[in-house]
Amino acid sequence: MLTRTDLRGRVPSPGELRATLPRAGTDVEHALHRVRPVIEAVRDRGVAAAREYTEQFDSVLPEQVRVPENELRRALDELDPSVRTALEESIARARRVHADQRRSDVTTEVAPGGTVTERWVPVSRVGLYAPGGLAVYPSSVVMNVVPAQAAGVGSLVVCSPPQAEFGGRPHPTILAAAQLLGVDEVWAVGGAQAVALLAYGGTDTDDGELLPVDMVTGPGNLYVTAAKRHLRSVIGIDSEAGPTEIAVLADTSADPVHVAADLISQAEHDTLAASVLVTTSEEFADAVDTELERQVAQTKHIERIRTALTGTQSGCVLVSTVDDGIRVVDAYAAEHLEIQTQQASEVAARVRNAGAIFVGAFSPVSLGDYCAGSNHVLPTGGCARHSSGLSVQSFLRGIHVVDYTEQALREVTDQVIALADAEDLPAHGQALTARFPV
Ligand code: HSO
Ligand code: ZN
Repeated sequence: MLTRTDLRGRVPSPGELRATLPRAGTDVEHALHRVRPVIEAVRDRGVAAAREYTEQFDSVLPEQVRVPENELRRALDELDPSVRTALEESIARARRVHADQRRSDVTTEVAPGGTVTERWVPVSRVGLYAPGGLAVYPSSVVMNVVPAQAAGVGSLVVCSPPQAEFGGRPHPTILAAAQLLGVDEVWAVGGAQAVALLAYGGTDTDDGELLPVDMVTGPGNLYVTAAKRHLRSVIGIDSEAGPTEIAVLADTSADPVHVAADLISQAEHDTLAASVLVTTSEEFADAVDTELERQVAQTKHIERIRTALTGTQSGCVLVSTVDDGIRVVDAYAAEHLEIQTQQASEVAARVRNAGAIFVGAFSPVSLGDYCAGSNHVLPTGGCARHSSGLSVQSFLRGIHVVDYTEQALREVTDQVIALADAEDLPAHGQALTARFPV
């Protein structure tokens, strides 16, 4: 089922490798011209404009755009108890991991009397976008809210599109997840209009005021992504989420049944999802292919998964050695990378590029999607070469606080003047000599 690329006996350069391992892209630029008028209307007319677009795009007109708090409580009361328990476990594990990511301020004494402190300050207010429609992921609400709360973000608001089948409210599991996490501000608005409303804020006679946020995170469709890209100078955003990717580096010690199941698990998200197997054994690749055929036939979303697995973005790469396999997965820089080889931890320690690494037979990506404690908002499209997933750090700013005494400044005056003159910016130097006239 997976198209094969045979790299045994030769290891192409990272550049060639990247070209050999194609990936699906989404044309965000194309959507920009469609979101621009929406953003401008919401900027100028706030909630009223967001309501109009909601009616136009979602074919629903919620009576109230802000979800009343008693409805959040009711959504949690009515949540299936097993889902509630699972969400609580997911939140508890994620909170433990993210609490350990907190940073302390560091003060460096650069010279006697001269210090620089790096002070970590959380963003004040964050908007989280939670998609509706096909992708209703309460787990993503957890993965966005937990690091923001652990960072100390004081004010959080969730926006999610209204659903006709739920009386114009967002999906009830989204409301329940928000309530469970202690987020009491939820607005039934989706798409580009939601991102614009979060960025600019707005007031409405019925709904009260949505205060503008400093940052918007969370996955969304093409238009949400385009709006985030367009508004990125007004608000901070997380990295753009492309189609999900899983790469598995496996040798013959791996179980083809597990590997096939894991490749299928992420293909389930999207017809553009990428599932890539990198293996040292042709027999193992054959066994995984047989398993894929068998398991795909039994799964719920057969067509979506088959399309993803047979698309050009998915495939199987044969390599001579695990070392060569590491070169391949490093060049690919997958969102999720599973290491299913002998001495999996040692192999994992040598990988440099991946959004998250899942080590050994019992750490599947699905565990990380829900209950490992790790975050599932991860860089896609090769961005793992330069970026990390969502964490406490994403919601903090490091402010340098510079504090020099008179003597400490005097000591370094000559050097500042020399550099200022070298850059033909003498007024920079004069800012110091003004303090120390001769
Ligand atoms: N695998 C997705 C996250 C997710 N999976 C949500 C299930 N629900 C991107 O990391
Ligand atoms: Zn997933």
